[in-house]
Amino acid sequence: MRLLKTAIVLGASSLTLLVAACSGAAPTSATATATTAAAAAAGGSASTVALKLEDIKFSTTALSATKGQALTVDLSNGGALDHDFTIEKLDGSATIDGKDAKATGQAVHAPLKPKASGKLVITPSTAGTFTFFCTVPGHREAGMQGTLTVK
Ligand SMILES: [Cu+2]
Repeated sequence: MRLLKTAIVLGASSLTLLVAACSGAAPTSATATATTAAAAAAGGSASTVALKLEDIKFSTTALSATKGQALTVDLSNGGALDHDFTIEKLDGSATIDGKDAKATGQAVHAPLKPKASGKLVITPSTAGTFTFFCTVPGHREAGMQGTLTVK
């Protein structure tokens, strides 16, 4: 009986820890959402574009951005194949769903499985014309590429 009581107490305290861990995580994501909303409200210059990755093309082949300003690209893979959105060389920052989107030898690399989607945020720091393409073998050659113009 005493052992059972101990088990109940232990169970209760680990439940408390679990609840504490959950409630600890909640304010962080609430803050992130608020910051994003505030930035959008304050900036007024941030732009968003939807870009679908299809078999085998991008729904839009011309994107434009402004130097020093964030361009949000709502990526979605509407095809049956894996695709990605890649730019080899681009000064600035890029994140996919809040995580760094840089990869070895690539300034932007956002891979998407079929039916997956992701929020790509590119903030270029220099003006110019940059090619975006899909690195899956054969896709770029088949026409899966476009141009990002930064002014
Ligand atoms: Cu592809």
